[in-house]
Amino acid sequence: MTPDRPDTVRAERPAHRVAVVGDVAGHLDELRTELRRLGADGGTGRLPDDLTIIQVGDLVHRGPASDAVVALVDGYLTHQPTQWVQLVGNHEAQYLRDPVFDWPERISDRSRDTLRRWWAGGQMRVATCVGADAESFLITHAGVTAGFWRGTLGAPSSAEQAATTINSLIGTDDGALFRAGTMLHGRRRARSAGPVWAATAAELLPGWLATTLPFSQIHGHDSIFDWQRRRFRSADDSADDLARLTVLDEEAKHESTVLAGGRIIGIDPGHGGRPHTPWRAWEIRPRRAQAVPGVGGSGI
Ligand SMILES: [Mn+2]
Repeated sequence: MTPDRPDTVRAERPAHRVAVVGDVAGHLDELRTELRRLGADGGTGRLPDDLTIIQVGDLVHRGPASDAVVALVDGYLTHQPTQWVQLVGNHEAQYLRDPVFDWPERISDRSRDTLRRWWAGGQMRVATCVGADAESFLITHAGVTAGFWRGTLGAPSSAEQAATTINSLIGTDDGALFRAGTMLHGRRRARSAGPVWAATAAELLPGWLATTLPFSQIHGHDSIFDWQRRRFRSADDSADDLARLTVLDEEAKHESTVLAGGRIIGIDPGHGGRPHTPWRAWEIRPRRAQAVPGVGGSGI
């Protein structure tokens, strides 16, 4: 099935806004409240014409309403498909591939089928990008590690090229895309962990401390600052340097690590069984915004 949508979504009106929404984790009310704050209609939920949402994955698990979250997003992908860009998280991947970790919850068969339809139809992909003035952002669930950027992607210099290459691996090199490191394998860190699984403090940030960023990044999944325990996660010798380079926004639950060449912005609010409020989407007002969908018809 080929997605019935243009290969590149462009929103070139100057006033267009892009909001990048972090991990939802089954918290329907939190998602709806944030979308309303961004201008969605209070009754119908319809997004205003000037807004595109990018959601970084992990829609499901932990919170009380995973199935309703999937249904809500399916409505946007059906009725406002050029205004919702859905990325895959490791929790969605549990239903797209053989499960790789034990989890006490399961979404309904209907929700599972919905996720598989998005994936097969190219409506859910691994990467996208947004350009805003001089800065461009590559957006993935867990971030692209320096090792993955160099070794698997061939060191692309632009976020757009990186997003296109990453999405072209869907169905052709899923092993690389879904490569996990310390989050699945304990002490075994993988500086080339893939963009669905990279651990922020142990795998994503240390590699870029030694490598000039070709572009900025936005990711969910994990954070270097543990918002619950209110302290930086310490993975290795680079922890103090990384903490010093990281700016925290408590109200939004955003962290921004400023490195040579760009910054890496984490927006996972860290929701558990209960939502971790307050939190906000990362908002961009790009002069030119573009979201790069992946290839369609990848199969599973
Ligand atoms: Mn995740």
